[in-house]
Amino acid sequence: MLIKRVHARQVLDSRGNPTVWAEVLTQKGAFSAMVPSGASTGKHEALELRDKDSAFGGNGVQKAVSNVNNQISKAVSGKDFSSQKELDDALIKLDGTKNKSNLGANAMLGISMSYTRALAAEKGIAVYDLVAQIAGQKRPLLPIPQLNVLNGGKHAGKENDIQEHMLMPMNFSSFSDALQAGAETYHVLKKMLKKKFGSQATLLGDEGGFVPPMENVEDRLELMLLACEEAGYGKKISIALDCASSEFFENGKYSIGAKSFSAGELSDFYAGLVEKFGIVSIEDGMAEDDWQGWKELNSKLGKKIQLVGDDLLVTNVERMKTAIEEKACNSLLLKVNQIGTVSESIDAALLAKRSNWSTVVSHRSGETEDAFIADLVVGLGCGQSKFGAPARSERVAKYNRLLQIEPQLARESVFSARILRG
Ligand code: 2PG
Ligand code: MG
Repeated sequence: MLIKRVHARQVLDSRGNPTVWAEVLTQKGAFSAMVPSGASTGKHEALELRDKDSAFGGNGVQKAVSNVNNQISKAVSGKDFSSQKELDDALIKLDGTKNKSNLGANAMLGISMSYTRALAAEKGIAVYDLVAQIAGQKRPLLPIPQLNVLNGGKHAGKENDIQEHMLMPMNFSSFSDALQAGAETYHVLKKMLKKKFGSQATLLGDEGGFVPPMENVEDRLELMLLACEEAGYGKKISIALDCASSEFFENGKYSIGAKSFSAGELSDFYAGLVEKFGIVSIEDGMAEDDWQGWKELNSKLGKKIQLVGDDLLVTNVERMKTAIEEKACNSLLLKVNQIGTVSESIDAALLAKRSNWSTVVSHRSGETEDAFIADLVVGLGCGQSKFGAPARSERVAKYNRLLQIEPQLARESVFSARILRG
């Protein structure tokens, strides 16, 4: 497909920080995408280029925008690329670094995602169908959503805290039913919080979940289970956590609230929570470079629950290979901006599949109304998404896109009510 031209602009994300909007123009029209941005960023992620000057407190992305408008534009405008991989490889070659520090992963991803949309239009198919074709996935699938209803840690202005407390409506026959159950439970939880603590406790964190004055993890989980019961769903909804533990790891110790844990003690603490609250998934239970801690955790809980690597893996097949060898976890958190191109994101999902891992396609805490990852999760057919609470438009944009896709899928490939491995 011939790219006529590309360009980019600086726009704002859900936290009011600048981000990259990019556009690819082809014979079929103009196709654009916006790039998300994390707060609890893993240190091994591809580089997000920020201007570090006086504008927006140093958070401007004009350099990344200019890289699209100059270097990338020169390299791809007027050129014919036969596939997503060919375009992405050209970007990777042009950048020439391991961590995309030359062009910036944010510049590259904007063009990579826009190209996916352009290519789907060229072929006259939906973006999720194109992703399925590239990934060799015969069965596009709507995901079980992980809904972050209580926000903690960096997304809620807290320290030494578990970051995400999520509802996983697993036992439903369709995505829309699962989402409805999640949204209803979210509202029941809101009422309970209001009654217990007053309206202040129902204000929202970065990912749309509530931030109540509850410091104890067990109290939070208790309340979530009560809300599930009261909403009438009981055991049909399970619980997942993203501990984001790199944020509370220092000098070999993990601190949650006033308590300090060794990796072994933390594994025991998690095992207790799993037992008591029926948790089915824990993300970043250990810190990004604590391989020994991860191995211990995986040998303790890996047969029982999903252990998702986010900061550990950073959607990077090289880090994944180490994790597979070390038996460090059993699930991939896939974030497109951690690696910077659509092809490499799909490669990570394929490696997870070959390794009998599950994959969870994830948003960032800084998002836009772009719903690209909704198509991505359906096309990959991996069966799980992490798009935040069912609130705030940058989160809901993804859920609404999934609701639009649902009636387009063949009946037999609509929804999987279980965690898929491999
Ligand atoms: C995470 C993400 C998304 P952030 O840790 O999984 O929920 O947070 O985008 O801030 O890294
Ligand atoms: Mg995470």
